[in-house]
Amino acid sequence: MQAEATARANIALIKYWGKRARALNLPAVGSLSITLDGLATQTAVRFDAALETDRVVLNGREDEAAAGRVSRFLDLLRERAGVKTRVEVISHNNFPTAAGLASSASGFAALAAAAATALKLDLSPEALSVLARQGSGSAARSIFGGFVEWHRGERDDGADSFAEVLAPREHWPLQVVIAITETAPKGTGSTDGMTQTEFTSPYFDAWVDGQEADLADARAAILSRDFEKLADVAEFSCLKMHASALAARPGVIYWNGATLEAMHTVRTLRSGGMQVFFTIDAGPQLKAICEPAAAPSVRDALAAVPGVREVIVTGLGEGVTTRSSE
Ligand code: 2P0
Repeated sequence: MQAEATARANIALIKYWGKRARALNLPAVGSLSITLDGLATQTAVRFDAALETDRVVLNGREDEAAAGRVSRFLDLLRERAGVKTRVEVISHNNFPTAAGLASSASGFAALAAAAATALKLDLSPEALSVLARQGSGSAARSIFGGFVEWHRGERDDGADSFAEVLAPREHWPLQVVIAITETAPKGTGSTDGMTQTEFTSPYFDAWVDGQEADLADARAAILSRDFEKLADVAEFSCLKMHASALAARPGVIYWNGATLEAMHTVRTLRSGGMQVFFTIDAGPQLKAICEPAAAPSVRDALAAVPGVREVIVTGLGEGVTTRSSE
C-alpha cells in the first residue's frame, strides 16, 4: 500500500477568500486559477501496519507541526477505505519553502492523490478535488492543470464544491514571473486572515457580492484570450481581496514596501504597452502574469526593484500525476 504523486502550485486570478462552512472547508466564493509548471510537490505515502502514529517528513525533516493536519486529512481517506493503518508521508517541494510561496495547495493535492492511489480508492478527478479541498481549499484547484475553476457549490455536504478545467494550458501559454520580496514565514496565515476578514471587515459582504460578475468576466477573457480584459479583472479581484482584509479589525496587511514598488513597476510596464498584470496572495510576494514575449523584460524590471530578493519564471503546468509503487 504505497504510491507517489506530484502536484503543482496554483495562483488564483479570481481569488478565494472566506468560507461558507469551516468544517468541510467550503468557500464563500468560487475562484479561478492557473496551475504553475515550476513549483511542484512530490509526495510518497506508505501505509505500514507496524507504525503506531503517522509520520510526516517534509523536505528531509520530520515535521511534527504539520503531522496533526496531515493525520486528520488522512483519517478522511482511512474512513472511506475502512482501514486504520498509519502512514509514512515523505514530501519534497522543488521550490524554496522559505520563499513563502503557497505549498499547501500542491502539498494537499499530491497527498490526496498519493493516499487515494495507495488505498485503491479509484476516485474521479472531481471526487479527488473534493477530497483535496478538505486538506486546504486551494488544493482543490491543483488537481487540475492549465486554467482551473473551483465552484463554490451550494450543498451542505460539499459534493458540488470541486474544481475543473476551464481551458488546458496549451490554450494560452502565459508566463508567470514571481518576485520574492521576503523569505521569512508570514505573520498571518490564510485561514486566520480569512476568518478575521469574514468576522470583522465591513467590506467582506461586498467582496462576496461581486464575485460572480468577476468570474464571468475572467472566464470570457480566458476563453477569448483577451489579455487586457483578464488584466483588468484579475487586478480588480486581487486588490478587492486585499482591501477586504485591510479593512478587518485589526487590519490584515500582507504587503511590504517592495510588494508595493513591484505593483507600481508592473503598472508602469503595462501603461507602456507591455502585456503584464500582477496578482498577490496572502503574503508579500508579487506574481506577474504576462505574454511570453514580455517575460524577459518583466523579469529584469522586477529583479531591479529594491527589496526583491529573487525572481522565478515559470509557465503553466499540468494536473496531478500519480504512480503506484507496490
Ligand atoms: C487563493 N488564497 O485563491 C487565495 C488568495 C490566498 C489568497 O487560497 O484555509 O491555504 O487551507 O482553505 O487554500 C490560500 O488559502 O486556505 C488561498 P485554507 P488556503 O489562492
